[in-house]
Amino acid sequence: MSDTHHSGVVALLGRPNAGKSTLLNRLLGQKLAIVTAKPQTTRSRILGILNLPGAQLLLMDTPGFHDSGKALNRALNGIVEEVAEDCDVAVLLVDAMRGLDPGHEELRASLAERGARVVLVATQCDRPGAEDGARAMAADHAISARTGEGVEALLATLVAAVPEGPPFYPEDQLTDLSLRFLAAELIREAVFEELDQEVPYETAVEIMAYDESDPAIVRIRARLLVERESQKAMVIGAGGRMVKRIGIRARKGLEALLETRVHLELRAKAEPRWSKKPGRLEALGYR
Ligand SMILES: Nc1nc2c(ncn2[C@@H]2O[C@H](COP(=O)(O)OP(=O)(O)OP(=O)(O)O)[C@@H](O)[C@H]2O)c(=O)[nH]1
Ligand SMILES: [Mg+2]
Repeated sequence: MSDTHHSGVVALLGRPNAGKSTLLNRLLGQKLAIVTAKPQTTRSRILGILNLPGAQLLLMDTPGFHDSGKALNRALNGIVEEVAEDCDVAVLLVDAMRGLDPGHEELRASLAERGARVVLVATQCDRPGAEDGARAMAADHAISARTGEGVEALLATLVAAVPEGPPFYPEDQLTDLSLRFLAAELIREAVFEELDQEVPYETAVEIMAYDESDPAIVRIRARLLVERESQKAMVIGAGGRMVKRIGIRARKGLEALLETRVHLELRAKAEPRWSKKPGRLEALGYR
């Protein structure tokens, strides 16, 4: 076939909770990125490879960008900048109910300066009143990643916007992330869902052992790293009930991802200042 092939990097950028990870999963037609109702869930660049007839889109989900100066947040903003610099197309996702803010305008201007194509997308348009918000910001697309409304039209725009080129990855490859890392993410998602306030934000997941030698069951041993002993007590819960709940929830996600039975052993550990050590952030995959 002599038809031209298109391929390129599509960055999904936006504030925390805009719906970037939900859109990634919707575009891929399967769950790759973790999603929670809490802001600042994503801590790294999550590549999802979408193969279509005649096109390969390298969809880069990113952490929500924000203005606070904590070490972890600075590291996360660094990831956003890197992805924004390297993309062919930048999708700027803005919650239709919240609208554009000065941070969005700044990012948009720097993307335009670099010559990246920017697609402005109003998200969560299934919510009542969102349509007015989408109109007020003059969005290129109004979507709901939850219902899928508007996503096909957005996809057509993205395919048309990436340059001509051969596929970068084999067509059966979904991501460049390891199963180990995806497992840690699913455990982190369970922590976000089970615990409130600051604990999920100060928890990291470290996979200590990942044994797939038995085809019938994958055995995973992981640590829940927190900053303080008091947080460790909350993660464990009275009589170990909380860590048990986290484990049950995470195991369901892991079994769906790996399509096998999973044995999961979780331990909590206090490691003061883990989130303030650049080397540690990198080792944990948040960089
Ligand atoms: N009603 C509605 N809710 C949505 C939609 N998309 C995402 N959400 C919800 O919004 C919350 C945040 O979604 P995420 O996809 O995790 O948002 P994100 O932009 O990846 O957030 P961070 O990773 O924290 O930056 C979750 O509770 C989602 O279920 C949507 O189209 N409609
Ligand atoms: Mg996310």
